[in-house]
Amino acid sequence: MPAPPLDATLLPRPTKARTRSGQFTFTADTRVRVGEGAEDAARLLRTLLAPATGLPLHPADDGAVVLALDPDLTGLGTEGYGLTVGPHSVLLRAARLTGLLRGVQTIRQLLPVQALARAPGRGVRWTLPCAEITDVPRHPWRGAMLDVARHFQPVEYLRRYVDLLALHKINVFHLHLTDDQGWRMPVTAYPKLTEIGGHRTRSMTGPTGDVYDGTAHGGAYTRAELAGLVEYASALGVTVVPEIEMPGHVRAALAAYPRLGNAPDRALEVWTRWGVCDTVLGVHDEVLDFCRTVLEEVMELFPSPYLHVGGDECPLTEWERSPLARARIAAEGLHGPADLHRWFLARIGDFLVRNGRRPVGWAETGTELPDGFTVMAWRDPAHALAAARRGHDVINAHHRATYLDHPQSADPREPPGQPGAVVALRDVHGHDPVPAGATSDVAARVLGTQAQLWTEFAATPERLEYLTYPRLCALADRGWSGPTEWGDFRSRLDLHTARLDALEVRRHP
Ligand code: TNX
Repeated sequence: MPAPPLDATLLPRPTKARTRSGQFTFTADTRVRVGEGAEDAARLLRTLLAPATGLPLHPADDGAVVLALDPDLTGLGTEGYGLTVGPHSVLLRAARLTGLLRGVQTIRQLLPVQALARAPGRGVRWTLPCAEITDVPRHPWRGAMLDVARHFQPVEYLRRYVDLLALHKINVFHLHLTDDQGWRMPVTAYPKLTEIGGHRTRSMTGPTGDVYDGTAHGGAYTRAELAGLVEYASALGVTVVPEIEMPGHVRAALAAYPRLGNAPDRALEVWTRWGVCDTVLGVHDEVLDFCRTVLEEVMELFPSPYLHVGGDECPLTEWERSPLARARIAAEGLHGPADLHRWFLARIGDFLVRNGRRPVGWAETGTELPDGFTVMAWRDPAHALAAARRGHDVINAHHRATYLDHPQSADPREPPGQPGAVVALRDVHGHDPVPAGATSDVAARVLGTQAQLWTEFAATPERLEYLTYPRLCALADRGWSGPTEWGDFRSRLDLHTARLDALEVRRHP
């Protein structure tokens, strides 16, 4: 049987690919010519291929495999690359290092599937089909969010998660570090955030009702772990975007420091329920100082240009009753408690912008986040459109197509999870990040798309992988390649599934 054309095997699908006859074979003698600035790509190629292939891939000036940066290849942008495989040479070129890193993942996918395994593949010939590929992503933001606040995961598992993102050319790992049920990032100035806020006594077992599991849950990262993760992801061309929730979803912080809330003498526990909690931050000066101090430490650890500050689901009940909130409304000339949310986030956003960063927030409606915010629109595609029309950069995170905590089918054997609509593989594949009705200038403000894995009902790595794969493959394909035929995607996914299996991904069947 002739091999399928090679763009029919890659996931995401490359922009342009032509298969030629013949193949290149890696052997123990294959050397790599590493151009200036390409050292990190050579290291990645070696590291990724070593466990299964044992190939040393030593550097040499006359190497048959060439990794080269050429800043004149501007058409390739930051992440694009060109790959030419001939019978005696492999040439990988890009304008920027990140492009080379993407190309390395393509080489990995073009090799026999055993190249992805943990164990050495004995007797395998490490061949690449001769080909000419030019590949440039459609959208600059192709993200995956993992909620480690509801259920903590050790940093080793986060590294594995990032490995799998990079294979799919996902470039943003959005780490949801704080929520009502847990605070996972250490803050030197406020140690109780993790000491107290990092632990809860029990968890609700279902989405509603008063049934609890009776098991304590907790955990927090060290600064060294987070710094190490950032560095690890960066070597794979993945940016870690941290999220610190405010002014809602802060119950864990308020359990640690009740004076930051709207009733300073109240003792609160880290929340053990799921859903929307009505305890929120106060709006007095001390709270803004707290947020800025926390974000200063976030900026020390995370070099990402984008920092996420939450902003979702902030009930107004406490501000309606609080004398301090009423005083703030009067002093700032606001119309009422509803204006405080925007006022609060504007202060925080200005602070980040003054520090050279870009604030990101969840949008409840598409019109309420302050200017300068990048908007993650999750409720309704109309919000993505409204926000982009107002001039915001937008990431389309529509829950009906990107919420991986939802079940992937209506099959009663699906594990119990988030109630609500099924998010099937086909829904993810069919989701256009650019909302219908966008003119070209509005469409240009849509940075891309992102998958969300909320973890109220997903506590273990097994469950996280089951929910993530293969749906993340569809999101990665859409974000990198743009629209592809469902049948084309399905047949590529069938081949790709062998790669996931080689990597021992505990995927949905
Ligand atoms: C809404 S989306 C939330 C999360 C929940 C999720 C469950 C968003 C910004 N907030 O707090 O975990 O729904 O699907």
